[in-house]
Amino acid sequence: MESAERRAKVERMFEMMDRFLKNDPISLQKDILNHVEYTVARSRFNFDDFEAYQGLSHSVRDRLIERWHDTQLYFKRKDPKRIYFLSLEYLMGRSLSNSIINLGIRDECAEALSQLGFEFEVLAEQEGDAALGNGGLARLSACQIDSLATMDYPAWGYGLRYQYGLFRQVILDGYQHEQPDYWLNFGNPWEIERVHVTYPVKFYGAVEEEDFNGVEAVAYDNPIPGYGTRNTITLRLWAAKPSDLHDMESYNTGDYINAVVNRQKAETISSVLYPDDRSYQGKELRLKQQYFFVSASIQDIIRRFKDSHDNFDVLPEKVALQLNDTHPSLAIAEVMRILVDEENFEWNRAWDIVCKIFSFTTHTVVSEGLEKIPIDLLGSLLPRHLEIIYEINFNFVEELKKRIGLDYDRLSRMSIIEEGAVKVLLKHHDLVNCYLLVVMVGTFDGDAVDFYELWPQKFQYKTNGVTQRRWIVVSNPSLCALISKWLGTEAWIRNVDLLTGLREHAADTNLQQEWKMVRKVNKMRLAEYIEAMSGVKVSLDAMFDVQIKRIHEYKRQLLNILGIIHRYDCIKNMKESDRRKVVPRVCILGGKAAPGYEAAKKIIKLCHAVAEKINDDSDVGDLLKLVFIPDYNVSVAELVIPGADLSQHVSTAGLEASGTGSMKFLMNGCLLLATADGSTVEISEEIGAENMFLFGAKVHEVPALHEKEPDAKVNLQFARVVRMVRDGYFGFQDYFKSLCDEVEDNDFYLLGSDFGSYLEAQAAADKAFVDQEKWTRMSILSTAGSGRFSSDRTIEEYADKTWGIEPCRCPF
Ligand code: F58
Repeated sequence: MESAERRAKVERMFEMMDRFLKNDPISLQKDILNHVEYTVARSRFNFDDFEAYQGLSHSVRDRLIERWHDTQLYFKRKDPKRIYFLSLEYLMGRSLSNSIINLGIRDECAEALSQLGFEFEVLAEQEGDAALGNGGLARLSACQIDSLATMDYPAWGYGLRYQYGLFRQVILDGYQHEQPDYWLNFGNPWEIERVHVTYPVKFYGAVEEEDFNGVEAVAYDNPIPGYGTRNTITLRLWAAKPSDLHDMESYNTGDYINAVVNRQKAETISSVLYPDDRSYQGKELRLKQQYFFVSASIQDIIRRFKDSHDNFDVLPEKVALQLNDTHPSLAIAEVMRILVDEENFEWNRAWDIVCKIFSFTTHTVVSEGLEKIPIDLLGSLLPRHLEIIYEINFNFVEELKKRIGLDYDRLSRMSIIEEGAVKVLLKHHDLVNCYLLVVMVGTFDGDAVDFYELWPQKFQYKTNGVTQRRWIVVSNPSLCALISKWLGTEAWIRNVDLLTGLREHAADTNLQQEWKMVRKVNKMRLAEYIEAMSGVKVSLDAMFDVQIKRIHEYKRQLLNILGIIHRYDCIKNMKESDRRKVVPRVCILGGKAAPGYEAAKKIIKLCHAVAEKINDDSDVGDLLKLVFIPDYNVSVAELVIPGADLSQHVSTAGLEASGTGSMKFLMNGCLLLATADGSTVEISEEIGAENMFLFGAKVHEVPALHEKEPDAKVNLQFARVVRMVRDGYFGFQDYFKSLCDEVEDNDFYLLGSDFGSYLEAQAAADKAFVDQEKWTRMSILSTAGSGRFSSDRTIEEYADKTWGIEPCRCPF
């Protein structure tokens, strides 16, 4: 408990506190040179771009640390209810540009550097991406953490500091190859190692005996600055280190070398991010990672709570825990274990607390993604947790019987333990435990429906959002300046609803001219990148049509490629005179396939095979180009999105939980060609369906389409393009056979039935593009209508409706 004396001391410290570091260009310059000389250990008279980047980053980091300390002290003094965001994945991308934008020192840094003979943009490019996540869920965590800081919430993010982030994608002969992303090779100025913040993590605990085998979690803190506020919050990532007590036996028996080697093994727990974002393999290392993360985070949270409170009954007034999907689910059993075993709480009292502090977000509607832990594995690695889960399930099923009677089908559907007692269903575990369950879309998958019927009050719906700081201010500075000019304020960067103010200017020819100019410059930047990456020269007059996201069958990159083949086929078969009427296209795809996902890898190869044919065809010339951008990541997205005219979000209706890429494109004034699935439904409500190109079956039509015989669904144009692939028109006939078989024999993702309307939507996009005035107006209206899709709004809803927390703004 904090004493009065301690409080008074903190009070005095706050009074003494000043902003130590100045932000004018001269002060920044001095700091940069100091860091070059003393931190980087290069001569201040002789250093290159990378060393300048390091000097600048350390100078920015110093400023972050000041604010971060102030914020943490202020939170401690105020002791508000805190939100702890638990996620095994974060796709943070680069930090430099984002930090200086949020600190409000971009111009000062640029000036400081230019006097030293460096260009800010060039230095920013030196930074590698922090890619500690797979896809949508992970990038959403990064956006939300930015909003939590900006909106002054007393928040902590927790995650894992993988040594190897998401693999690097290298394309050789059109095939994806995976290479390790050892992202820490050149150091990471954005983290602070906390050698004293360590916790033991115990595995294989016998239920009653003290027989543990341990590793230690060490904290690495990443300060996350808010925009337009001094608040700077913590993203704490854990790394595994061998525990000091580890394997003393081996030392005693004299096998020193083996003992050291065994110690090293502890580090493997946090060494690599699992690169498959859907299928759960039931691997021991993965379960170890999950528990390692949960154990360290919960110990840290409880330690902080105990610093100022001695009564656990107030825990729900002071702590809210958000589980980012099922990866951190073991946190629930872990808190039960601590309360019951360590704090001697009676089961029901502990249970009551647990139910009040947790909430959980589900990010998927595809049920094969459900995590199921084999009971044997859980029982051997974490026997006590398995016991706890059995007891939770027993109580739950008893309660359920009172509600629904002996409906065994339903009881077994809803049980946390799968029939035959082989697997623990983490999602059910969360559904049972969480005070509030937050879902991303209006439709639930089968599992959740049973729960929803009984406890509708536990469910909340929230529209996802992305941060406009990263996705406009950092990645599209010229659009940012243009928006601020026409709105007469920069306030939209914190209050994105103000973007609606652009609507009244959408038809203004001056704005339209300037808007077009900004877009053209972004297209030039993208065209240069494409040429550097693939050697393909593209025309700026062409429509840049982009689909970038993880490669998944349900996201239907194959539909896009088959559409491109159709376009190519049409051009080839056209009379010379008709070709003049064709709207030129540059089709851009990018995305990674999970290493073991054969179909996704074939789609990448098909894209390359088709590109090779098209791009070399002189009949086609600039009318059609196809490029695959390798190694898609956050930084690539920052470059590609501002340069896109059209973007595709074409998942089979009902399969994309939300989709956040669409929101980034929308903010940047890119028009969307989309199915009515997840977020695109809400986007069309916001900007009007007439400002998008919507197509395809609706969610309610899908079941009937699945019933139809494959032949009855297929349209003729579709049959023709599939035949071209099947017949080896693009080579690799055998390799592509399974792709063709799938869409013709089964077509679970309904490519055949949506193909006709897909082509119509594409034709409508062509038509609109010819009328540049109309296109530009639609583009302005897209940005103007994107306010609802800011993560600031989502986080405000979470704070208010789910976590019950208030902003706590550091006043200094
Ligand atoms: C994505 N999910 C959704 N991983 O696919 C996307 O629609 C949504 O916009 C985004 O989350 C943010 O909400 C995702 O990246 C998963 O859903 C995992 C699937 C396997 C189980 C654990 C979650």
